[in-house]
Amino acid sequence: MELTKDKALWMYERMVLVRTFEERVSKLFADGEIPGFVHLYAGEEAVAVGVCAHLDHADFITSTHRGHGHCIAKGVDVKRMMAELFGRVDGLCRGKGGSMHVADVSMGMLGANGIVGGGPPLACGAALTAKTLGTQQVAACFFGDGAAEQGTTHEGMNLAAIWNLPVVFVCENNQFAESTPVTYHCAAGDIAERAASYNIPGVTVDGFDLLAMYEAAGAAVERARAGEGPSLIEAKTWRYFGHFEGDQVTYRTAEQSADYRERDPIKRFADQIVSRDLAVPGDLETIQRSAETEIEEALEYARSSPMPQPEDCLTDVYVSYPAAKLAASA
Ligand SMILES: Cc1ncc(C[n+]2csc(CCOP(=O)(O)OP(=O)(O)O)c2C)c(N)n1
Repeated sequence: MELTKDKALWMYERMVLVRTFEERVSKLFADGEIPGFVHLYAGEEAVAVGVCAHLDHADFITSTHRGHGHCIAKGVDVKRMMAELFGRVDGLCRGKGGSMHVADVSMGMLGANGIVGGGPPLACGAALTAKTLGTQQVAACFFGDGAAEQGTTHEGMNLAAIWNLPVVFVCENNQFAESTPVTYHCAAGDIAERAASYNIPGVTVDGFDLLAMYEAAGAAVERARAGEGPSLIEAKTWRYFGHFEGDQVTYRTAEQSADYRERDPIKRFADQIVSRDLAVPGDLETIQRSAETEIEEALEYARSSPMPQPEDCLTDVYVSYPAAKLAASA
């Protein structure tokens, strides 16, 4: 699959922006500035970016509790993401979703999700809408190796297959579901092998290799857009941080993590594009600096955004309790 200079630089820029965002959020969380739970995506950047490189704004993605990388790869505004993590009114969900439920439907980002295995049925719904309306939109469904064992994931893949839906299932196999190793929780050798039981293509890819991800996702998105149905991509990857911020990470060794850091997907892609004359080192430095500036600006935006007011609890919910009744009962 041809890789243009513009696309290569865009992918590099997105990966660097995800990494810079996540490293900054880790510190902000440790400093007590971000409430709630935070699950970081650093290490897995090549997966989201390699897939979203083939999507446009109208396409859909479904995400997981580890959703910041999916948002940024899909082009969601980082200022409003940061404000959402801070729980502020200028956040994408007016501060009511936080890290684990950040969403931007206007960008086709249908939401991070605290329900493990919550994404596949949503992706099927979005893809069924696209198919019914004949819009050519595609839904990419990101889910973890732990989510691969959920009934919803099997049901989603089966439905997508029998209804021939334009879904690209992307299993981010970072080798642990919280602290449980995939070798313990998964009966299959490779999760991609399960595609055979739905009669759809399944492929296992090195999730640290952006070019390999880009190729595999390109074929799957093309197939979906052409009306040929769903596919499953299993990306073997690794998360650099703990399951959540604050996790003591006692279930894997420091040596394993150091080994993955050596093979870093961003460094690897940098070498690949420089050696193919798609970038010069100066381009990469400029991208790094502008990512740092963008994140600092996002942080300033988040810090200066107001907190929601207590009465805001009563808006954007399915059932609104009349303010007058509330005042009467006080
Ligand atoms: C339905 C459901 N069951 C259990 C949990 C608790 N839980 C949160 S994250 C997680 C592990 C998910 O692992 P995986 O799908 O591999 O994603 P990763 O965290 O590795 O990205 C579990 C079991 C949950 N949030 N939802």
